[in-house]
Amino acid sequence: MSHRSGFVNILGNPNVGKSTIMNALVGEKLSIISPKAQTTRHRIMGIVNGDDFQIVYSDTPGILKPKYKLQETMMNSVNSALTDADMILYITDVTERTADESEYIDRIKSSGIPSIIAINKIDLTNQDDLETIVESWHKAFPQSPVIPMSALKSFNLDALLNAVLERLPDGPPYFPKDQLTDKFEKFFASEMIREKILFHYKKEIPYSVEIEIESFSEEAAIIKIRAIIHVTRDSQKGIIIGHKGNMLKRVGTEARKDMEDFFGKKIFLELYVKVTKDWRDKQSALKKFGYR
Ligand SMILES: Nc1nc2c(ncn2[C@@H]2O[C@H](COP(=O)(O)OP(=O)(O)O)[C@@H](O)[C@H]2O)c(=O)[nH]1
Ligand SMILES: [Mg+2]
Repeated sequence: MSHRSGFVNILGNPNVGKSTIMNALVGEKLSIISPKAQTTRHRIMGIVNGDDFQIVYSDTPGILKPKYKLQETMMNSVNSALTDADMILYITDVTERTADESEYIDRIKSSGIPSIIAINKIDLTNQDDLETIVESWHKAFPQSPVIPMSALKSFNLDALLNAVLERLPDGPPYFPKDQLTDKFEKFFASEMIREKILFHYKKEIPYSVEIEIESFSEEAAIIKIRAIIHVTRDSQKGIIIGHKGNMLKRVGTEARKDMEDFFGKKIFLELYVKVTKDWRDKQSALKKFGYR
């Protein structure tokens, strides 16, 4: 039996739904999702296995102009995603226009990598507008399939999967067939905490936070996790903790519930807040937190 496999890198602007789409394709919540831009900081692999195929998706941070070192490392992962892919899954949504994306479109086309264009969030538009939008993307990418879809309403996900499968080259499996991702438990635990912070805090707070899992010890019936929430300034520490510790407690409770669902075990979660001045601009801190 012949086997097909490939690396399918998911690219696009912040907030178009890249992480939602990867989670839907993989059938697991690997990437955290929020209405805020720059939710995804690392490249995260999501693996879909069949008897005769293996698709290795990579979810990436959205494209942005770097303002600090952390964002530079985020852009490195976008750039490398443009070179090491067998296929590019370019995600746009119904609010974007090809005219504003020409730089990006040119880069993808000149990479010579086969691409699939998915127009997400079609639940937010009408038939007439959608036809115009689809037509413009066909013009921009004459060689590529253009798939209108809605990740939120699970509409046309199968068309997207089929388009990927049709173009998957012959090749061996790159990962064991029961493997779902390249990341480890600690990473997902930290992301679940960060997701709650993205939801509950305003302005610069979510962008100033990094989560460090200090210890993760799995026992037969429970997983005990100690996590440090690093912030860049003293004033942010008080905001994170909140009046009488209420805010931190809420983050802890909600993250713990998500972890119990994800790991299928009881979780004991301890959260601490620590000021690590300017971690976003310090090479040593970024390295410690797993950014390359
Ligand atoms: N209306 C609508 N919203 C969507 C759809 N897919 C994703 N979203 C929302 O768009 C926002 C950004 O999604 P996310 O996956 O984090 O985008 P990313 O930054 O590209 O990874 C979230 O609030 C999602 O719930 C969709 O098909 N329709
Ligand atoms: Mg994302």
